[in-house]
Amino acid sequence: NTMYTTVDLTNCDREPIHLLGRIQPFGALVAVNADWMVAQYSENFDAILDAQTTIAPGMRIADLFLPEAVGALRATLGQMRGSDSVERIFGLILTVGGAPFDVAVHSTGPLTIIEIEPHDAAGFASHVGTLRAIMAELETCGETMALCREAAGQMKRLLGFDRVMVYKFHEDLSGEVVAEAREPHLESYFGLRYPKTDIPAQARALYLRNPFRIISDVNEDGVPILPGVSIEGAPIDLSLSTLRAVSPIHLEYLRNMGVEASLSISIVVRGKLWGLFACHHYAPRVLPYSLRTVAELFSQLFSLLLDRVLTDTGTRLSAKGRELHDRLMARLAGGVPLLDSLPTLEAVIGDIVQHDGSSIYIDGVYKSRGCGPTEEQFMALIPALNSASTSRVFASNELAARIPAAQAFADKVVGAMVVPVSRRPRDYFVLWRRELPQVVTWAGNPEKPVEYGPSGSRLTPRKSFEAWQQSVNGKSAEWAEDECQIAESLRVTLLEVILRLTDEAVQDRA
Ligand code: BLA
Repeated sequence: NTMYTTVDLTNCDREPIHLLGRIQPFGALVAVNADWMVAQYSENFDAILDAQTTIAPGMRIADLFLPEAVGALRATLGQMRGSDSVERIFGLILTVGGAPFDVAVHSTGPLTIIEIEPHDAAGFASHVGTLRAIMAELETCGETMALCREAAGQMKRLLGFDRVMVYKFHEDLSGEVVAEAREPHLESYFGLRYPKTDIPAQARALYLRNPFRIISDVNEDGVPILPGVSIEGAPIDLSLSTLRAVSPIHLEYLRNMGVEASLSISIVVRGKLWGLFACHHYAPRVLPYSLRTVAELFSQLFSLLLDRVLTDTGTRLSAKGRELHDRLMARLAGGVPLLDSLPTLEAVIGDIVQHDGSSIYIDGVYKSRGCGPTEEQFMALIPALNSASTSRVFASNELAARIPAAQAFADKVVGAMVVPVSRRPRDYFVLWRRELPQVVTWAGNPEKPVEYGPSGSRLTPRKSFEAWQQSVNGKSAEWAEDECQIAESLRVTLLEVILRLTDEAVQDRA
């Protein structure tokens, strides 16, 4: 397979996973041109359609399908507005006396791609029916992780996969299993971290466009599309195909994990790939298109609920910020110079943002409480702090990585949230945090996501997913996004206080 000679970890991101020219065998594909003549089709087309006809390039689609079926396909295509939409028709009879099919239709460039798979008579209505009950349960979850846990459980019940995980992307695009529902005999993946290379960039981009994929059997190579390239020489773009066969590297990865079928659905919050539902099954598994559609709908509803929970958290925070503002203004209104207000400041913000010390530096005077640096050590930071491009809050859980002078007091504190409280000269209020040695448990060594085969050049994803512990030193606990927001509103309040004090001073003089 030439794939392996052209793909390595550095160009993993460039494997054209939408142009592999193969589909999975549980359905069949035909691509027609603007005149509804066959341009390309999957090798298994005749076998899946099970009709008298034999498909061939250039054939009119009307010679394959019943006029009613062609009419339905044309009507569906006519309704499609967004170029990225994939329309579905369930239970369509395509040939005289033939079985009903579930059909997906979408356009790519000049081609219309029609994908067919056997219809599941049992189910659409009953699947949709279960959604209401599921949503009622999810609605009661007011907190992100509770919502994820509940959703994993519900998804497992809906689909019957052996394991359903909610996989959340971190800022660095590594991922973590933040919720899991699994068969009792399986080991848990909860809390495990996976490096960003496990899901390369083009795959993440594609999952934003096309939120759903199923891999029904990891031991299937897939069915080729004929001819491999169009008459104009272009490979067929399967980005939005529901049957697309996936990257052989990824199939190998899943086999290494012991998984035989997988399904994943994107969790998209405000246009961003927040995470995935990742489902594993330990035997091959085909899900009817109707059930896949319900699962997709479920995840869209979940994404909306998640967005709402995240927004509520944001609203609660701004309320806290306002409260902080009012309390500070009340306490500082007494005319106490800001420099002498460190205990007040610390008492007010200390309720909300955990810290091990605080310092204030105003008009060249430095005061510190708790385990912050000495005046001399702090002064050494000033040039770097003053060079910051904005006067907004600056937070780091490893200050010395940004400002080497901070190394001098790394035995005391390593993390800092720096709140600039005036512009020129810059004055600062700082919260400090001690080192917090941490252990991150990766599923396998994150520095070795691939292994080389005997020939040296053949690259394979890692075979071991054994828990691999990485200890992280020299860092404090992370400053959470919420905490930075609180500090930012504190900054605005302090600016206001300082301006007022300056005003009063000017009036006193007048
Ligand atoms: C795709 N990798 C994926 C997908 C997942 C993961 C969920 C989406 C496809 C799917 O539905 O299975 C990774 N799966 C995980 C992780 C867990 C899981 C982290 O269940 C955790 C529990 N993969 C590698 C390396 C490469 C690689 C080294 O490890 C490249 C050299 C590639 N992964 C890779 C590619 C895809 C992928 C190319 C896209 C597959 C496709 O959609 O065609």
